[in-house]
Amino acid sequence: MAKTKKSNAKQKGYDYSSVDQEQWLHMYQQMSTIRAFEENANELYTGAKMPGLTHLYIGEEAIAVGVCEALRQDDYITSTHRGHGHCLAKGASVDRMFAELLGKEAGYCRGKGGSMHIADQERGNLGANAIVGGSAGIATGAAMSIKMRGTDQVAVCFFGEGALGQGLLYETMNMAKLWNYPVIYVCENNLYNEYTHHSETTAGGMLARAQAFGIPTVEVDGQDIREVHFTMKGLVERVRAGEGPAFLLCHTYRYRGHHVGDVNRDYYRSKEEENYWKTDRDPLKILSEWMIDQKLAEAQIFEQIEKDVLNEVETAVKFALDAPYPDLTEVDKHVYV
Ligand SMILES: Cc1ncc(C[n+]2csc(CCOP(=O)(O)OP(=O)(O)O)c2C)c(N)n1
Repeated sequence: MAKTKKSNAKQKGYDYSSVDQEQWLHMYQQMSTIRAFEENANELYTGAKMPGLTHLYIGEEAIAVGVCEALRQDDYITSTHRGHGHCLAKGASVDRMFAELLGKEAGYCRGKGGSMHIADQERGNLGANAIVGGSAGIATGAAMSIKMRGTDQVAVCFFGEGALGQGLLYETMNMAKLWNYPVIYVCENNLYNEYTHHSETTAGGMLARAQAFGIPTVEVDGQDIREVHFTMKGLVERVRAGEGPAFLLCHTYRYRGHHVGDVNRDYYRSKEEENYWKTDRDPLKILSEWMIDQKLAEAQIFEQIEKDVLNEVETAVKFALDAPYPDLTEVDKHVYV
């Protein structure tokens, strides 16, 4: 059964007091919003209300939120086919996200991007894309533009460990290090590339790839938002100060299938493995249990947050279902033809 080491955040000597109760609760709320969003996206798909398909991020929430909470609004992110969590963590609103999933005019790309192509330029989200490794080209290009414009922004490139087999990542890491670009490569290792364990697709060490270019690397427990967030804060500080690119490897797990249609998974991973991650390694549980233990919050606060989140998400689904489609005359606008 595939497991990874539990967090050793305490031993790493993080000063958790630099994040206050309100900020931790905000991070819990963001993770909870992503989870509720994804549950509802799944229902829209299974209820045949959503065109296409979607890749759920449930289980991986601590990475998107821990990373994006260390960024400013004008910092950039680039995302993947599993991108809803990244968009929401960077500040997108649930109603416009659902509208995009349903192809409605109120969506972030006027309904023309769908689940895998949501961009939100106002908040620095340069977009999700379905090309494995494609985010590396976009993020590194954004970092090049930051450098040329002389601002102190940072670009973050989210990608799955499947992209470690893509040449573009190596071309861009090489450039980023040579030319000292402000970019952080965030690898989300959820163990599987579609239906294949990474050990069957990825030779050698994951960190060794960035290290070969002289890029500093850090490895964290991606289920523990405290560890993700504090590590990311440190990296952002260094990159913003002009120290060049960095690489963050986060160990995580997707609770659901590769996409919403991947329901029978027994042939590539066991129920026992899935249950272990859901019960022992859940990012929402890890944060709430720690806060209760530290007397930073009582259990009812989390129940209330979840209730509020569910209300917001249900209202957003209704908004998106009732929203109009773009006018037919728009069919060739905002797209390459
Ligand atoms: C260049 C390219 N090759 C293959 C695919 C088909 N494909 C879609 S997702 C995926 C696996 C991606 O695995 P990973 O990068 O680890 O991300 P995860 O799905 O685990 O989040 C593959 C091979 C693709 N979209 N793009």
